[in-house]
Amino acid sequence: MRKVLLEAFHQANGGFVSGQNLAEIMGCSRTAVWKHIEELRKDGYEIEAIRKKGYRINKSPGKLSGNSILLGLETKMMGKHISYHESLPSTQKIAHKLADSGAEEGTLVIADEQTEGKGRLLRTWHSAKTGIWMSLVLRPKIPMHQAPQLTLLAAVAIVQAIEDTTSLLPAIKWPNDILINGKKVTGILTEMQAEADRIHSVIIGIGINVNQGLEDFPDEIKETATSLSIEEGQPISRTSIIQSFLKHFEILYNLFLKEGFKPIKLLWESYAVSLGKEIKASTLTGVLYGKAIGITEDGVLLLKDDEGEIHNIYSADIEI
Ligand code: BT5
Repeated sequence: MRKVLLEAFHQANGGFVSGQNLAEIMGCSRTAVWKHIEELRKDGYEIEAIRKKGYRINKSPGKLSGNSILLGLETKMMGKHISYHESLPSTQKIAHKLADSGAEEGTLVIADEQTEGKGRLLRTWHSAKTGIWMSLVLRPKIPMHQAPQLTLLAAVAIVQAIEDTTSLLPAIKWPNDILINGKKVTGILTEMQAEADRIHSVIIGIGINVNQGLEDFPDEIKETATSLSIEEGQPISRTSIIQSFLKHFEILYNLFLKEGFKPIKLLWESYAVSLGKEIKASTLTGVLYGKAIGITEDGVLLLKDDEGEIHNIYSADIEI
């Protein structure tokens, strides 16, 4: 019912919707409409009510909620089902469970706080309140080796969302970091459920530091991490970033499914910081030094060492 109500406000484009109209759309009495409006107010919506004109939403809550994301969301599929939680060990776990039980593509799990947020290789991801911690369920019909390309695709969508909502200029460090002024603001963790060569689902986990202050980061990442609000000098709406991310992600994802990785690669390269630079790549089998000369059509990083030998890097931590 709430969804219908919020959709009606969305259709009105910030204008008034009469109580009578809402009652018709929702198929209930005007008193019932008023009760639903009161519920939205409790959730932090500022709703103006004027006699003979009806209701208008003046402000969506700064607090995260599935409803505030749905209101104004411009996608067909991404984020249309939202599972929101105040606190979770990790959004990845819930997303995997939902994927197992047949959740639709585009289902989004979000938590205000994670108590066991994880990075790659079981590393810790610090997920205090005021950041964005989310996992997106995808069901792409692609061969398994293409799944890591979705990490790069997600990185492009996040950069575009940050550019849309702030004046900042983020850059991507292969494969899964987004940096602002050289510090990490976002990490991406792509996990897959597959059998033989068939992908059941891909879960894209995204952590974005949004409104944390420096004091919110533990000592071990104080030098290397930053948040959007630290860099911008003012609080940033998490809802706007999520909505913008989902919009960009959907466009890029559809392009990817239709035309492959090539168009995404071009965009990715335009935001990459590591290309053309001397880097250190720590892989599971050892450390390599050399110049990052590009990425392949598959999204694999190419490193040229001092002897001129070119190495394909599938997974690593990169230091520039
Ligand atoms: C990542 O791993 O960067 C992937 C992070 C993915 C987090 C999301 S949040 C939603 C979803 N649910 C989860 O449980 N996870 C995903 P990696 O490249 O391995 O980087 C991890 C390293 O980044 C850590 O070892 C720290 O050095 C650093 N780090 C941890 N928390 C950070 C933070 N909040 N901001 C910046 N750096 C951080």
